Amino acid sequence: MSEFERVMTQDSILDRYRLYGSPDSANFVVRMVLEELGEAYDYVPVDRLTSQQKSAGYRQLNPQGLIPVLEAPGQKTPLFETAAIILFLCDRHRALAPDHDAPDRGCFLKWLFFISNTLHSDLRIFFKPKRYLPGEEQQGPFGETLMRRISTSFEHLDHELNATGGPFLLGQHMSCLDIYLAACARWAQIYGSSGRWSLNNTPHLTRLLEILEKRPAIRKACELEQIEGSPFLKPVPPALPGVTS
Ligand SMILES: N[C@@H](CCC(=O)N[C@@H](CS)C(=O)NCC(=O)O)C(=O)O
Repeated sequence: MSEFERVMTQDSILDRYRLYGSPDSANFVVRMVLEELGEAYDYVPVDRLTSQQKSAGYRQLNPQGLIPVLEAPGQKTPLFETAAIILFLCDRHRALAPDHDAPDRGCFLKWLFFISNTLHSDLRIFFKPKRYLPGEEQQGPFGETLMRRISTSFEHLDHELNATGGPFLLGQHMSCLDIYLAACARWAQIYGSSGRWSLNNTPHLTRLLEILEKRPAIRKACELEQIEGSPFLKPVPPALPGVTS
């Protein structure tokens, strides 16, 4: 019995976080945040090759059948949506996000929603165009349009990194925004873009990625996700079935 099946069939008491994911999927963002926070968690691998995320049991955790899900002690229901999960964690542990009454709270929230609603969302559509456009003939131009939108989003973020003086989106203070952005920059370089997006036009983002790559918690998260080498500056997909399916 796999870990996934075991967890699905037992009714255990949750005494620490439980993260459901698949290598290099959006759970990577949550994992990096958990590692940076130093919080204990169990990891439940979800096999994307056999579409375990679409099973009835998993849909009870997330009706969309999407990864990641986080179960959190003290919460009535499982959490889904990457941005909601990391915001919840950072607020709960009072780290990697400004306090509610801090002067950069508004700035933090606007970029968090931008990364989630615009950048990550466009990337998702870019990776799976068939879900949105059934006809083959329109997929080329559609992909070009999306790639332009994605490039522009990275340029907005690069501009913000410059405007704040960096090296982080909130200036001197690292937050979960930087982590979420780094994962998006990784995926944009390797999944489906065939080199169409690179770090060439985003020097401030490149500097941020250099810093993040060296952090022990990020390195540990990469190792656990089976991500080898330079995860953000010279990314390669993990050599695993089901990662991009
Ligand atoms: N908006 C969601 C998107 C999550 C998402 O796209 N998950 C992907 C993995 S990165 C997934 O579960 N794909 C499997 C599928 O679409 O069936 C979030 O931020 O959590």
